[in-house]
Amino acid sequence: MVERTLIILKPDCVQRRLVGRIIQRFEDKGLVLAGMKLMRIMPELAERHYAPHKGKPFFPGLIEYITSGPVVVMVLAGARAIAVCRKLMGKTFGFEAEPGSIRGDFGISMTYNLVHGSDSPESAAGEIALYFTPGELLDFTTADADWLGRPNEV
Ligand code: IDP
Ligand code: MG
Repeated sequence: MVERTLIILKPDCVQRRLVGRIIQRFEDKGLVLAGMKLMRIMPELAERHYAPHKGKPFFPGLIEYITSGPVVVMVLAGARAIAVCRKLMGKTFGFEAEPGSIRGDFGISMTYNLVHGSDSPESAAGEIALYFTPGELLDFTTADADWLGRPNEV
């Protein structure tokens, strides 16, 4: 079941020059880039992205954080990509995230947690559409695809 998910390397990830190491983790797992850009998220886009959190006490700080500097936005593709990426990311708060996960290995904060990943097929579809036009996404097969899993394995 190939899925696509939206991943954002948040401003702390870029500022701390962890971009290469974090992308490496997703690639190591077998996920493939379908699209990628460096951009600055403007407040209006940030509020649309995080609309489900509007009204929560941390919402203003979250908007300030995600708009505070450049981010790297990516679409990653692969089998069960949404759940696999969430697992690679670890729990939301760095101090709770398991060692071995991105958040568990690189952070300790509640807000500054390095990476965003879609949490469901519905949110993935909506979030991908917020950041990419269909023409900016590529659908291709890598040479090692057969060794990463059978397409219809049960
Ligand atoms: P997620 O990123 O693991 O999906 P969400 O609950 O969707 O977590 O929260 C979105 C983002 O808001 C988190 O990644 C984190 O940056 C921030 N955040 C969530 N809860 C808190 C909080 O209680 N205090 C401060 N920041 C928070
Ligand atoms: Mg979330």
